[in-house]
Amino acid sequence: MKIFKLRNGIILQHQSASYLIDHAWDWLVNRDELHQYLTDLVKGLTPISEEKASACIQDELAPPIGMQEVWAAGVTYMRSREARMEESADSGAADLYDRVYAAERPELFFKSTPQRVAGHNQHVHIRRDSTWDVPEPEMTLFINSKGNIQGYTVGNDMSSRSIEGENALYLPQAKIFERSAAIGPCIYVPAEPVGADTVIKMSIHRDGAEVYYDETPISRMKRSFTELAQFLYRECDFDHGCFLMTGTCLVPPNDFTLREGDVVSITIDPIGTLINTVSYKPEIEP
Ligand code: DO4
Ligand code: MG
Repeated sequence: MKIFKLRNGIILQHQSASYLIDHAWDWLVNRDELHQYLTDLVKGLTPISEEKASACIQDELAPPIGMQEVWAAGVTYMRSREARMEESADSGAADLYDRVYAAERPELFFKSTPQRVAGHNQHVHIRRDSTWDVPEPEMTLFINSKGNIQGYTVGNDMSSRSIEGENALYLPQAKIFERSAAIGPCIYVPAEPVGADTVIKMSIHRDGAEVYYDETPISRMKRSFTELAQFLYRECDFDHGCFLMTGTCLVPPNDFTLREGDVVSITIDPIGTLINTVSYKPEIEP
């Protein structure tokens, strides 16, 4: 089951049929047993035509977020540990990443308010004061207010490697800026948790040509999703639930940096594909 947030409304997709739902987003997604709730709900609904559903999703899609915060986990894959150790070698902080990979407590950091989030087909930003920028494709959990994982979306944790590499204490500036978090296109709500064989794929296109492609199964992750969710909820309440990006395993080669106009596509079947074009934050007129 998939739920798509529209600018005015919600589309529920179930077994190749689409339904318009008249619910408040935050109330809907925060149900416990969300899959069961949606299964019961759909029984009383009449499907809309596929043409109408496609047109709504094409023209009116919004990021699948209401009042939720977005958090992120870091160094949950060996590849991320290695990349961070390389980029921070000069700052002397490499050891931090090695330690957090091995520690019981995961790295969890605040990533975004809902207003800063980009959805499918919207722009993500790179910083003007950064020289080395990458997308981070991440399985992203939707966790309800009780701390239960109810759904999944595709996430992009846009990051400045030059700023984080300069000093690990600059992490918030490397990670948090306008449109540095993208999620979408929908929330996937399965009957059972997604399997370890689920694959994350990322391509980057520049001037129409593919300049990067790689993929990874989430089985390479060192930690479990429930472990990350439990740590996040230890001392934080999330009245409307929250999103948690679970870390990246795909890191482009060290000589690669994003440029304005690059198109980042991240696919996680069966959730879907999140596509974002890279740009700078528009200058504000003085
Ligand atoms: O330690 C910094 C952030 C790591 C991260 O975002 C990731 O591993 O995905
Ligand atoms: Mg990340």
